Amino acid sequence: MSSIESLVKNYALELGFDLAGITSAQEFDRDGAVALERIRDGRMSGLPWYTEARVQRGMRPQELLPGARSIICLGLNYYPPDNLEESPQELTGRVARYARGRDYHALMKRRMRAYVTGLAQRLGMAVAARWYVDDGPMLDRAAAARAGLGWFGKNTNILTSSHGSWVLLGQVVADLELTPDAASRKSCGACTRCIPACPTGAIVAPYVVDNTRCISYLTIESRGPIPRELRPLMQDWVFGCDLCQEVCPVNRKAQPTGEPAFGRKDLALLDLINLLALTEEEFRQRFQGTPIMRAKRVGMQRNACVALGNSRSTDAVPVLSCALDSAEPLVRGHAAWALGRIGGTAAQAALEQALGQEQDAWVLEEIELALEERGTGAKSPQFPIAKGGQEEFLRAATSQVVFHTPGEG
Ligand code: B12
Ligand code: SF4
Ligand code: SF4
Repeated sequence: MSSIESLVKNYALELGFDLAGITSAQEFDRDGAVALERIRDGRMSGLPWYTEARVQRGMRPQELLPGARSIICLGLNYYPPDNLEESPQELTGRVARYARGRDYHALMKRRMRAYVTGLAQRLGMAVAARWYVDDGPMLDRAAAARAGLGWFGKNTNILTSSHGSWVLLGQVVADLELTPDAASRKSCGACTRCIPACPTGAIVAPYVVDNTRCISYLTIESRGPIPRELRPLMQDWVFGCDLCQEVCPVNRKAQPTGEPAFGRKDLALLDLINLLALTEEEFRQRFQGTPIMRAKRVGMQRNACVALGNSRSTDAVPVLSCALDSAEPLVRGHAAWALGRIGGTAAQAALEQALGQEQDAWVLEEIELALEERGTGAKSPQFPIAKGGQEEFLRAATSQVVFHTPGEG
């Protein structure tokens, strides 16, 4: 590695990134074509901002920065030091690990801005650059793979040798002429663990996630009712989902992040009863500056209802009965579903009372279905992977997987 490439990468590590690699600014023809195909196949439905025009732009770095020569791909480890889900508590909802702390978009972009400024100073020349983290048009994972940061897993996440898939990705598109790194030759080999581990069947084939079935989409991005047939499968996830990463043997080597902005213990398991009762002001105070704000209070309360329904605990009946009076039809409808799923005389009485007062057609339908115990998924299996059993599951998974690079058979 010549001194300019090592300077570029070492400086990124100095600023707190955990991984840095370089790729060319050539078009992402193959990855762009796959992304367009996914849109056309309906696999990206429900994300109105994920358009063909966005992909067309993102796959052509020259459109993002005329004169672009290289892409510096960066990774930030977010694996939290405590795995609190190993000591589960009653009536709590799980939050995906990436969201247990400060919003990474602002954090990484600020760091990348400082990186570009500092790089220009160190190189003693002007650097034209644009930087992207998640919400830009770039195909973050395709860039990371081409820069050798890691390789595509069958759950579609980028797996890295050092931090598994617990890394957030960003790119600096720059006019610097740099020697690209080689793409990784590693692969999942024969392993397919993540596919059956997905409780909603969202990994419809290796390397294909159907957004509309993914708990991450359902709990974070979706603004409307969660499809009834998927609710019983969502377990206790209230923001995102990590199941296809938890079972991944590559993640066994993951080391906790040193980033103090991540890994907040109080965001790992949320008290569902408290969440359902939060006012707008309280919600803001609690989650301001975290990724959880994206789901908004109404979305989080909808998710809390689903998780409470899946707990099947009669302790949840009083708060769910109160939620039948919420100003938000979305919350009332999901509270009705949860009461139907829990069942019992108190739940039934609350539903019958609401039936006499409800005006919204969709909520009325939910109440009627709940009273009929139809659409509640009452016969669905309990969580396919028991909470607290993840470690054992992971050990079993790891003992069977063999890694190989393509061509090794
Ligand atoms: C839309 C989106 C989502 C959607 C759709 C997910 C999806 N699979 O596309 C939803 C809301 C469901 C989602 C969920 C999550 N997301 Co998201 N998401 C994005 C976003 C904005 C775009 C992704 C995209 O373009 N998808 C379109 C399809 C076409 O892309 P793809 O599945 O990656 O397709 C590639 C592979 O399948 C591969 N491929 C296809 N066939 C084959 C065959 C072989 C043999 C091989 C090797 C490869 C291969 O090529 C395709 C094109 O590159 C990116 C940020 C960005 N700007 O890129 C973050 C991003 C992918 N998300 C991220 C994260 C952290 C998550 C979650 C883990 C969050 C959580 N815990 O809840 C989950 C993971 C779910 C999962 N299993 O993918 C990180 C991933 C980091 C990493 N290490 O990979 C990203 C990169 C954000 C970031 N900047 O850090 N996400
Ligand atoms: S994040 Fe959860 S729901 Fe989405 S693909 Fe992975 S296991 Fe399935
Ligand atoms: S669980 Fe197995 S198949 Fe899935 S991403 Fe990890 S190594 Fe690949």
